Amino acid sequence: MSDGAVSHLEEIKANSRLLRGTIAAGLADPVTGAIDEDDNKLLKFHGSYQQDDRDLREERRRQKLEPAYQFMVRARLAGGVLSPAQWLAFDRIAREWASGTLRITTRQTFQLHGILKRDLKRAIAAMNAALVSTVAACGDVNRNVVASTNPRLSAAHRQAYDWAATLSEHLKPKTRAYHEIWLDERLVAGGEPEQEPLYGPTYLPRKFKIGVAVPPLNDIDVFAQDLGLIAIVEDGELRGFNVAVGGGMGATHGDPSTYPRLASVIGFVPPEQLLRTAEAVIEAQRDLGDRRERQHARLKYTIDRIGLPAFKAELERRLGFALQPSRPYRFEHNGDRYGWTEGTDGRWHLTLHVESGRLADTPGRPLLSGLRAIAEVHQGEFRMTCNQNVIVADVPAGQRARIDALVAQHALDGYLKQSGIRRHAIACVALPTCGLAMAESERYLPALLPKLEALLDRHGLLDEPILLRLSGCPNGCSRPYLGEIALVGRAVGRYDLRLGADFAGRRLNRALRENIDEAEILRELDALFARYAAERAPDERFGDFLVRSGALPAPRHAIEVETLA
Ligand code: SRM
Ligand code: SF4
Repeated sequence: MSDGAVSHLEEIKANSRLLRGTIAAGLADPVTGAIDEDDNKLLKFHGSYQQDDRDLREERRRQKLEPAYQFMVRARLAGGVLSPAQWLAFDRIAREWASGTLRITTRQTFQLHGILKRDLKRAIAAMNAALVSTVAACGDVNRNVVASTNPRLSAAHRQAYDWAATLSEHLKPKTRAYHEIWLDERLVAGGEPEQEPLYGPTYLPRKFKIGVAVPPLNDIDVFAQDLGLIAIVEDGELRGFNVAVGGGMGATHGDPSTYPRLASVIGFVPPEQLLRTAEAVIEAQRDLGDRRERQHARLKYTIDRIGLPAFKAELERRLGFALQPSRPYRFEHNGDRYGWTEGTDGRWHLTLHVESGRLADTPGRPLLSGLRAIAEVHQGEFRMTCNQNVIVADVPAGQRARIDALVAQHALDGYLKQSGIRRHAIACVALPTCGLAMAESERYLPALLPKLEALLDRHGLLDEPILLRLSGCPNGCSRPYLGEIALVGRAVGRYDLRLGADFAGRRLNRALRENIDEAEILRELDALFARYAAERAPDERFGDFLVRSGALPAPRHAIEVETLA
């Protein structure tokens, strides 16, 4: 906190000249691989984070060298859609200027890691040359809008995706700073003063996330969004959206004033009212959100502070109309459907499993090269999912055999013979790049999964679909509070074991044990798997069983989705 009433970051934003700061000068400074600390905060609004390789920290400190500074860049890809040409551009940028790997994120876009300061501008410019921006992929603004995948399954899916893309574009910041710094657009001088009509000069108090789900699939975890939109499709027609507000996962260990919260359903809007409704939710958060304590600045805390009915009334006052009553909907699951599916237009879509979303070439598993080979022949689109997987979408029937051959050749066909838990596992990035990681996550998953599979096999549960989510800290980037089983990092090798979410993203889990090591985690799970195998009702999911059987402690907060009548 600063001496003033607002946090220091609010001052940085206010003084940034609409996100310019001194980023351009910092990039040009050859003396250090880093940029100024305040600029680093602004850089996020441009889609990039300064990081350092934490594996090398100690050794470099001993050698009296500055940390191994490097930059992460996140693309803004609404709905996770990109063309084969764009895929090839990212593949090239990753190999030329980044760590040689691509990472599909839990918000269905690409992240590249390990870019040096001297290469940052050309890497971002190369993405833009492929018509993909990184603007507002991070920062206190509306981020990448996510959408249920496979929009081509029906015309209504397609419309829902189109709305996600429209929202993403409409809610982008208007400053030209991005174009000046990364694309060499001339400084705006002498003309009309620049404006941020929606955000104002200090943008939002905190990050803001929107997602569009098309039931029965909740693959985006719509209730984890600040603004979740549930497409209502009746008789094959998109009628509008149920509006859910105040979702968010982030929490801090030992601070009960922070917590994960599921978005509350407050009404329904027809398509023509959607943009204005999204704007009004953002405006309300802009004006009412906590700008003193960033810990409490997300929309979920604004809503809990003033109360859900009062927030809805505030929203309707700004809109000048009342939301309609929410309409019935039903979610079945929040995982991905692997393998081939056929759309209503006769085109085909192949969902491939990518462990932790990491596309790399490792011995016997040339995943990056495999997707490149597919991109070289594929004529449709790629769609990334919020479960960190990829869909080779829009394939004509005659092209399927060729894609299948490339999939088999590059060991991308793992999904055909995987256990249920492996198919439903997500892990956040964590070490070595994430500055907030307390424990391993992505790098731990490959070691943990065989141990869990051995236990499940022993109890005859190997094919049972179970949602597993790993996070290296309580910020919750893998949405761990929605895992039937979740590990949330506390320290190296130690995690909170959380259990009991449902299979469709409508109920949060709760901690069974805190700060335990792997041996204890496996012991706890072994006992619970044994009970599940012996006592479950037909078709009962693991999370539901744990709740019904009373195996879990009472929750400390509301854990089910609330609907305002
Ligand atoms: Fe996240 C911060 C990675 C999805 C909640 N997240 C970070 C940072 C940038 C660490 C930092 O601030 O220094 C991580 C960079 C790690 C690295 O080395 O790349 C990071 N978050 C990720 C990604 C890459 C995880 C992944 O493995 O895929 C996801 C990128 C999404 C994207 O493409 O935009 C990612 N982060 C999420 C999600 C999931 C979602 O949105 O569906 C959440 C939970 C939902 C939510 O926002 O509440 C999430 N990330 C956070 C938080 C906690 C925010 C809070 O309200 O407390 C932080 C920390 C912060 O903002 O201070 C954070
Ligand atoms: Fe980093 Fe924590 Fe997010 Fe994992 S959950 S990527 S450790 S901030």
